[in-house]
Formats: sequence, C-alpha cells, structure tokens
Amino acid sequence: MPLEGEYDPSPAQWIRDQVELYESSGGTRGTTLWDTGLPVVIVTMRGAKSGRLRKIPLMRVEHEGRYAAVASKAGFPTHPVWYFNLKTGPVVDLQDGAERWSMIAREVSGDERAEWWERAVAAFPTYVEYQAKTDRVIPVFVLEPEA
Ligand code: F42
Repeated sequence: MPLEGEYDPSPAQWIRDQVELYESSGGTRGTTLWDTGLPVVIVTMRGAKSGRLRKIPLMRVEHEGRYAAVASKAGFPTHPVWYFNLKTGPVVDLQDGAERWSMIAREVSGDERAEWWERAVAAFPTYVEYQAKTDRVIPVFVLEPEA
C-alpha cells in the first residue's frame, strides 16, 4: 500500500530535481547517479517529526528482491536525516525503475551488515572512500518486501 500524505521536497535542488525526473518519467529518466551510469532507486518515507512524505535517491543495491539503504551521506560525520526517519517509521515505498514496492526497513549489524556492505561496495565502490572519511560506522538498512 503506497504511503499517503503531503510530500515535502528536499531542500537540496539536485535531489528534488532527480526525484521529479525519476517519478515523472515513470522510472525511465534520472535513474543513475549523474553520468556514472550507476543505477539509483527512489525511497519514499515518512518524516520522523513532520509525518510528511520525504523522497530520496539512493544507490541501487539489490539482492534477490531485497535492497540496501546505505546512510553514507558522502562520508559526512553525521548520519543523514533520513536515517532517523527510517528508525522511526520503517515502512517505505521503493521505486526501482518503473516498479514500486512497499518495503520494511531494518537496520542490520554484524555478519548481516558485512554481507550487505560487500554488496553495496560492489554496486558503488565509492562507499569505501566515504567510510574512510568518517569515524561513524555508516549504517546499513535492508529493505524487505512487506509481506
Ligand atoms: N545518500 C546516501 O546517504 N546514500 C546513498 O547511497 C545515496 C545515493 C544517491 C544517489 C543519487 C543522488 O542524487 C543522491 C544520493 N544520496 C545518497 C543523497 C541522498 O539522496 C540524500 O540527499 C542525502 O543522504 C542527505 O539526506 P538528508 O535526509 O540528510 O537530507 C537533508 C538535506 C534533508 O532532506 N533535510 C530536510 C530539511 O528540511 O532540512 C529534512 C528532511 C526530513 O526528513 N525531516 C524530518 C521530518 O520529520 O520531515 C525530520 C527528521 C529529524 O529527525 O530531524
């Protein structure tokens, strides 16, 4: 069941623009990280404080129908704000190209995190540079289809 509510576009213009292009093209444009050709998904979530809908592009890290959401924020010292949204409201919509699913986000740790971190780095090697830039351990969520 898609999340319902008022959408608050990101304050970052390039994020707003990519979400708009991705959604308005039915997942046929705006589907990569700039001109890298590396695929991106759009995750819709509920704001932890506002309760309004937030939408962010993330690198596409998929394995057997489950996806990772890597809270790298380019290696900044603090988690992205969306990390706290997922911790508060784990039900999200994930759009991968033209397809869209309702998912449940679960932060992973230990061996499970290591397994998904490996998949994430395989999809987007820059995550290694981001982790080297910061003392915080970059959180990894697994998004699993809602039963
Ligand atoms: N970011 C990643 O962390 N990982 C990725 O793999 C990734 C890939 C990616 C690919 C393409 C692309 O264009 C961007 C990509 N990004 C990636 C960037 C990502 O989309 C986010 O822009 C980035 O992670 C920063 O997320 P953020 O949530 O910190 O964004 C800030 C700027 C933001 O939106 N702030 C809002 C604001 O108004 O200041 C708040 C939004 C919000 O969620 N507010 C909550 C609410 O209730 O509405 C309150 C939250 C709270 O607890 O305060």
